[in-house]
Order: sequence, then C-alpha cells, then structure tokens
Amino acid sequence: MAKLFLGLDSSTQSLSAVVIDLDKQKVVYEKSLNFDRALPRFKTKNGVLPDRDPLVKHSRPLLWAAALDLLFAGMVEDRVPLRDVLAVSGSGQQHGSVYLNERAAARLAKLDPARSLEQNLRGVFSRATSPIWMDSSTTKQCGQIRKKLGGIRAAAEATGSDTFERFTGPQIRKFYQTEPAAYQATTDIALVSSFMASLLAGKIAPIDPGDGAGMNLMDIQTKTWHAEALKATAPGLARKLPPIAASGQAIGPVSSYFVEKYGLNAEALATVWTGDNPASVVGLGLVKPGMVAISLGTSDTFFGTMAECRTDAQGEGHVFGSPTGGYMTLICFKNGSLAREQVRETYGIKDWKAFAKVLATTKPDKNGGILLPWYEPEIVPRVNQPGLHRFDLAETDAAANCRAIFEAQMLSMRHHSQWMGVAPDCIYATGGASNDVALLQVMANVLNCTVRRIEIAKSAALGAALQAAHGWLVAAGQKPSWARLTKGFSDPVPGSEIRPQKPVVKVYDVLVKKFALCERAALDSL
Ligand code: XUL
Repeated sequence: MAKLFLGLDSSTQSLSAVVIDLDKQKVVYEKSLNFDRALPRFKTKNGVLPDRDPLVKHSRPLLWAAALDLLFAGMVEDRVPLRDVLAVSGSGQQHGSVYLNERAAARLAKLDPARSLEQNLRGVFSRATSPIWMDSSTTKQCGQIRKKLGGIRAAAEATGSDTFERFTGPQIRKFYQTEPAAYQATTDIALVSSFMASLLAGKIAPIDPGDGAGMNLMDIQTKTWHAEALKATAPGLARKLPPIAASGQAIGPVSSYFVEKYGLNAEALATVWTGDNPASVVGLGLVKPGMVAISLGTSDTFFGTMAECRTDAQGEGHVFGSPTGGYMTLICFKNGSLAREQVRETYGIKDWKAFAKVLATTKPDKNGGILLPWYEPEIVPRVNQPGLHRFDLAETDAAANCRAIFEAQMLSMRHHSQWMGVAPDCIYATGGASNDVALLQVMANVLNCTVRRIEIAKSAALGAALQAAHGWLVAAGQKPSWARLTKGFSDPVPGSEIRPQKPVVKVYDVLVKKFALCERAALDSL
C-alpha cells in the first residue's frame, strides 16, 4: 500500500488539495477549486462578500465547508485512492475567524453523510460571516489593545506583532463591541485553519502556534494564550478559544462523515492545521534556521525561519511559530507586482524582456535615484496615504525609473529585514515575478546573497501534506527529520542560481543608507 498524505489549503479565493506519496517523494495529485466559479450561489468576488464599507472584507464559513465537500467529491471522481491516505492536514488564509454557538460541538461529532456539510452546519454559527485578512476596519480596536499592552514594542514582544487591523484579536474586539449579544452567544472561536480541521476531525480542533501568532492573542515566547492580551480584547475570551497544539499533531481519526461518504480510510488521522504562510515555509523546504524566501506576487513577502524569537521593535514585521519548531518571520509589502507593472506601463514598455533591456542601459550608482512606489497604502512601512515619492530621479527618465523600482523594492526588503538579524547563505525566490532574471540579479546584489528559484505553485498545500506526514510519523512514535522529509519536493530549479556581483554589492551598501533617509523624509512629509 502506498503511503499517501493529503494536504489542503483553504485560501482567500480557492481550496486546494495536494496528495504526496512519501516513499516515492512525489506529488501524485493536485487540484484547486475556485470559490467564485464553483460556488456562485455564495456571491463572492475573488472569495470576498460585497460590502458597502470598502474597509470591511468578509467571507462565509459555509462556503469553505461546501468547497470541502466539492473537493472530496472531485477526488473520488478523479479516482484518488483515498483509502491509502494515512493522514490529512491543512493550512488556511491567516487571521480570518469563525464564530460558533453552543450547538456546534455536538453537530460536529455527528456529521450525517446523507446530508452535505452545509446542511449539517446550518444553525451552528453565532455570526454568519467571517472577517478575513483583507479587512482593515479595526484601526480603533488596534489602538485600544495596543495601548493596554503598553505600545507598539510591548505588543510585538508579547504577541509577536504589533496590533494589525487584519489580526484576529482586534477583529474579535470589534465583534464584541458592535454585536455584544452575538459575541455572548459564541461558545467557540476558530481560525479558518482550525475551523476546517474541526470538520475533518469531527470536533473543535486546536489552533497551532503558526496561525495562533496571527491573532495578537498568543504569548509568542511560551506559545500559550496571553492572559493580558485576552483581557485587553474582550471579556470571557479564554473560554471561547481552543487549546494551542503543534501543527500536524494528531487530533484523532478522521470524522466518519468522510469515511462513509468519500471512502477515506477510517484510520486516517485528522491533524492540527496551520496558516498558509507557515505551511509555505515547509512547502518551500525552509526547514533550517536562517533559510529565507522571497515571494514575488501581488504583494511581495520576505519570510524565513529563526531558532530564537526576535521581534521587531518598530512593529512592522511579524513573528509566527514555525511548523518545523522555532519561529518564522514574515514581512509583507503590499506594493509588489502591481507597482512593477505600473512603472512598466507608465513608460510604455511592452513586456518584461523589453523592461530588462531598458534596465541594462543604466548602471547601479551609489548616488542613484530613489523611488518610493506607494501606489497603494503600504504595510511596510505603514503608509495610509498612497503616492509616489522620487528623490534625485526625473519622472521623464524611463530607464532610471525602471532601475529605481526594482532597486527600491529590494532596498526596502534589505532595510526592513535588518531587525531579523538573519544573514542567509541563499535566498529562495518564488512567485510569479521570480521568472525575471534581471529582477533576481538586483535582488542578489542588493541583499548580497546567492538567489535560487523554486517553482512550486501550491507551496502551502504541499507544506500541509508534508505536515500530515510528519504528524503521522510522530504519532507512530518516530522522530522524523524535516530536512529528510522535505527533500526532493522543493528543490531549486537546476541552473537557476544567481550570484551577487561584488563591486555592485558595494554600491548598494552605500545606496541603502540613502534609501533609508529618503524613506524617512517621505514618511515625515505625510
Ligand atoms: C499574512 C497575511 C496573508 C494571508 C493570505 O499575514 O495576511 O498572507 O495569510 O492568505
């Protein structure tokens, strides 16, 4: 019998499955289901419900449950040998929360396979919708909690991050303040990850330290609920939160619902899920402290693993628990691909190949121009008033602006990741724009580090499948090595290595200082 493990990723726009064969070290199945297209009756756009307030971004837990049924039905149709699956784990979009009432636990324990999950779960929610990570309507609550915890630095030291609008604690506080009766009727609060794990396990599932750290409620040092943070958020909160347990830890056998309805093995383990970013750390094979990845997507993220917990006194970056033990950091820059595209389009450059040619007509310069590309409000640094800022850079100079956008994004990563104190041997680049060799060369030079490209489309679901395997091996009394487990699944693209060019590195050692001064000046001018 093959040793198969199933990883699921419940993200903003889709639910994905990856099945791995552990002995063959291979992905044997992958599939994604887009919420808007597969379940139009929930009326989401890009996975989000319409709302009159542009700051409010909610989705529906029943949509995620309905998607789980559809995905399992699809796996049966595709003849995935679900009987050979030994454990299931997963990851969810971070920060989003699900509110359950007193009927939930009993209903989860007796999911009826003759009905859909959606039908089984009707009436178990104390709030029909779930605020998700894109929501930014809780600035007031962030301020209140931050104040009670003693300011930015204290909040970051206590919970791993300053208070952020999308984080679960401020969202819970808003719910308590605006809908006190519904808050009162809430018996259990779940994250997207722990809600989905609860369906698989047929009982309220724990939250793991990876996703738990995205709540402003967990003590980042001890990985237990932080009493002061809970008190600062809402009354009676401790009773509504599940225990914290390691991601991948066995919860018990999967609910008989999935055995009877879809033929999952009755002995397959349901395990604790994590957040999509922590799962991606595993999926990309960042299993040793000091390993760093940069994902170049809609937003650019810089993340890596560290052995010890070091938090950001400026409150810009986040520290989460890593599924591999220890910690991971995450810095999220909102102006990623979109900003690069805006510059390209502004100067009428037709594609990235042409862009690279224009870029090559200029040279890195230690007194070079600086562009701060805040087309959208920025997360790092915090900027609420979007706008472009240019220093020693003529708007009409297309080539200089092409150089400046790539450099600014990489200089910003270098400048804002200094607090991590990580000097990586190699940076793993992933995401759409990581195909761009010109951009990766700037990355290697600015960050003075070799860059290798990893091409994995579903890194979170793959990480979840590997997490399921790890949890199953631990439950069987073994001590699996993460390095051995992930080997072969996430190897860099052969020949993709790009080395820093030493003379250019020296130029950027100077330019990064100018960048920091310009950024300060721009922030002060707002
Ligand atoms: C991380 C974050 C996003 C979501 C996306 O802090 O908000 O990356 O996890 O699903």
